Amino acid sequence: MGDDFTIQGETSVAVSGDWESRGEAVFPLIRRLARQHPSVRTLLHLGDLRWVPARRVGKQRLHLYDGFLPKLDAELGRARLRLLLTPGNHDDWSSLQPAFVAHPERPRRLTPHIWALPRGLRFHIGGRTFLSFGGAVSLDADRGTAEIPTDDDMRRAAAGGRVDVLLTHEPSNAGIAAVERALEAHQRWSADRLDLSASSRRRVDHLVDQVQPSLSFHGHMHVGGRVDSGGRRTVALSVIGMPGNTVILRLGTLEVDSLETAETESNS
Ligand SMILES: [Mn+2]
Repeated sequence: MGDDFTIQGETSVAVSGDWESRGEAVFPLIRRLARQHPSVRTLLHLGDLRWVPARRVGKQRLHLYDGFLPKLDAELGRARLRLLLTPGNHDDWSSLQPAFVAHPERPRRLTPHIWALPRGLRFHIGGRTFLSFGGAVSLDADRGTAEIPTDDDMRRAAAGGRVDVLLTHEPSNAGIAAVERALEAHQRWSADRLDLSASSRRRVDHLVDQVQPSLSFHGHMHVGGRVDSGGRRTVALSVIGMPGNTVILRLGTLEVDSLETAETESNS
């Protein structure tokens, strides 16, 4: 079940956490990725690019965040990378949700090199099965309900059975110490938002129980960490600019190496 998205010959993909429209840190990272891993063609992004559609002002198209999105697209093109986005709470659900409701099986093309994946989409790359389950509860403010996965979303996503790799923005409660510390240091956040977040994280736990991924990735908390329990690994990716924002996933073995330590490919 799910389409095969494999680009011929790809054996590794990159996986990145929150980028928050910070071009000055993102663009050098993309260049480094292309330099060190020229055979990587796919970047699986775990959300919070801060994607919003361009606004039309007269005949102009106005892009927010200093034109981050068109600049990102140009960088991806130069690096021969496509970016498959598992949307976060800071990507524009008022635009994404209607498209996903109309075509739950169809990635929405945001730019020539960037696609947003509907919540619950299954696909294959390099013989591995992936499930993308975007969205999360905003902790700092109420941004409406479209960002939050529902029980129905969870049941629908689980219905296809097990997968190799689960991609979410929202964390599960996998026991990663840095994630737990970030949630406990909650003076910034209201009890209501923390309650909603806890229920959303439990929903991801249920999804994990149902689809039994060998490997789960999430972002959102801006801290990195890993835990291995019962042969099931969970990797939290940190925010751009911190170690552990981007990793290389080897599809054959499902090994995960941070971009900082992953062996550089020889060009021979
Ligand atoms: Mn987030």
